[in-house]
Amino acid sequence: MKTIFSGIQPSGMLTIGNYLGAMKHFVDLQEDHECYFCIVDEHAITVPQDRLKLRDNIRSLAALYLASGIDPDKSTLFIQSEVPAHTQLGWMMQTVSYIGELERMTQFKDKSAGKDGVSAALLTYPPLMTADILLYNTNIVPVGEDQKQHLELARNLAQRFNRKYNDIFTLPEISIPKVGARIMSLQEPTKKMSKSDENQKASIFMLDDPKKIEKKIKSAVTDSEGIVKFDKANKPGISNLLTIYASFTGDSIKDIESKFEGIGYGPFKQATADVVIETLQPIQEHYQALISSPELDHILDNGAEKASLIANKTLAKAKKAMGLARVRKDK
Ligand code: ATP
Ligand code: LTN
Repeated sequence: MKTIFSGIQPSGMLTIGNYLGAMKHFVDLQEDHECYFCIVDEHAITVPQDRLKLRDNIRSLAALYLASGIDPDKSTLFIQSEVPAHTQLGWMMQTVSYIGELERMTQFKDKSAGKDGVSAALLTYPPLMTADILLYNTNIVPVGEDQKQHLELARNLAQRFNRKYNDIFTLPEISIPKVGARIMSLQEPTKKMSKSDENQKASIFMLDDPKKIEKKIKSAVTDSEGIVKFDKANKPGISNLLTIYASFTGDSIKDIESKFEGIGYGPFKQATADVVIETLQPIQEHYQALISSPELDHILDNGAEKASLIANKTLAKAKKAMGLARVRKDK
């Protein structure tokens, strides 16, 4: 059975972009793969976080994974900082990373642009992400399109390590969904929808109530043509709504275009809001039942324990390959 690993940052409330680009696919994959899903809190602190909000976001993300359909009997769900092997191997992967290649990462460029006091960890984020993946002998990493560059670097770092030391790491493949890999901002449809966008109207959050969802979709930026047609270059707003509709229903873009031919944007926006609400409502109910439950802690404890077992094995191999610490004959 192939192994899957993916992570989501607890850097704010999840958006439908995170859901459609990543989480929704995790749920399908757990049926026939060995799956590890991680709350990457050590990645979240590469930009400033309020400690109490971070704590809430971690718990909230764990509950959302489960409410969306991650089954703890099938998948291992855990918090990155509860498995110390991640930062340990992350440090080791930094030693095979070049500053130049890290500076070329678009996520680093976007998040550091125009900012004072950019943390060194924002730059060294990719070797930690590489460690996350390599610790579990991962074959496939399901992510949204924005992570493609990080995944390519992860493969390069793994290969570089294998060549320089010992051939111990499995090379991971990236898996990007055909539809929904890049959901755009509702207010600036040429920019990706992001959970840390300052404009609240730009993103639909997983816990938004039906009224809010309707309001946000109705005020989504479109064009004045009045034709529901997929044309990313000239009609980015409508194309984004079509993608959202298609991803939530599984309908093809062509079928949706025909359905709304000659009808105009008002009814199309209403129908889009309806399909979003229909999927999110049961997830929200399940979330409310989980968020304060002791069951959630139990699942995360078990997850960290299970993840540590395999992560520590890989870490031990990597340390040995690099010549770190002592080789114990008695162990
Ligand atoms: P932040 O704004 O804090 O950087 P983010 O919203 O980009 O966060 P991440 O935690 O970095 O979210 O990403 C979690 C997963 O969601 C990743 O697999 C990422 O590729 C995917 N993802 C994020 N935004 C989108 C989007 N707009 N469309 C599709 N997939 C997305
Ligand atoms: N970098 C990712 C989050 C992330 C991740 C990972 C994704 C951290 N470690 C390992 C897949 C595999 C992001 O910003 N979306």
